[in-house]
Amino acid sequence: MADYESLRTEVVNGNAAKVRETTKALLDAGNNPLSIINEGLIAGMNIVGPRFKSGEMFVPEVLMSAQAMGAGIEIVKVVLADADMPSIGKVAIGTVKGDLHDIGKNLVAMMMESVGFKVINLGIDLPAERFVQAVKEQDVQIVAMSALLTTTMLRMKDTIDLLKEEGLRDRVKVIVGGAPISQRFSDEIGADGFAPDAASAIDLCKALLGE
Ligand code: B12
Repeated sequence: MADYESLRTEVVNGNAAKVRETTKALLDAGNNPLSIINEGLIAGMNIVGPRFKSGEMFVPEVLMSAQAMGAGIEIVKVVLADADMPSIGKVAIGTVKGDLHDIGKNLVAMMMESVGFKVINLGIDLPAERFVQAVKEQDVQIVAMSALLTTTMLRMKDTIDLLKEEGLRDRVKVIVGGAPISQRFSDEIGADGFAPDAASAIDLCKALLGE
């Protein structure tokens, strides 16, 4: 029988086909789409995170779990779109120059989308100019930067400096994240906030936009 627990297990196992099947069954049975996301898909990833940290799971498995979660979210999104869920804010997210790590950044992007943010995923290895261009041309309210290396995290400040130079700093909120990032670092470079994981990133964005 399709239930949230089996959905969580299928996400942990990285079984995208099963996740699709169970997600559809839960929707057909009349479950709330957001509960399917929160109690099934994201909750599954929340099991994966600590297992990865403790060395019980490895990168390829984490990727498969993230893809399985994404497969479920794609299905739920269609229903959410039907319900005409309003966008609660527009976010441009990317990994800074010199840094190719994107698993965590993509997770943050996916989860933000799943709760109703419009997300422009700019990609990896991005110079400050790309973030600033998104602010200029796409009217984003939040710039979200990811870095996984102690060397590349320093590039985050370049974007903030360039936003200031171009007179755009007051127009957007800037948030930062990634394994080496801390609240202290965020304060030091003049960002508006830091979040240690995808779920807290959503809370942070909502708080910054006054939701
Ligand atoms: C996977 C991985 C890789 C993969 C990346 C694949 C990919 N597509 O991303 C590959 C093999 C390519 C790679 C390469 C390298 N890596 Co690497 N890599 C990792 C590893 C094992 C996991 C990272 C990961 O995906 N974690 C899982 C995700 C879910 O977690 P996360 O990224 O932290 O994201 C979460 C939060 O941080 C937060 N978050 C993330 N981004 C954002 C953004 C915002 C705005 C917010 C609010 C929150 C947020 O939310 C996420 C979800 O909860 C880490 C080790 C580790 N334990 O972190 C090393 C690690 C980051 N890598 C490291 C290194 C050294 C390298 C290389 C230099 C290795 C080399 N010699 O070639 C290269 C650099 C390549 C480059 N230029 O970027 C070091 C960094 C050391 C340091 N302190 O700087 C680490 C820590 C490994 C280690 N212990 O030495 N790597």
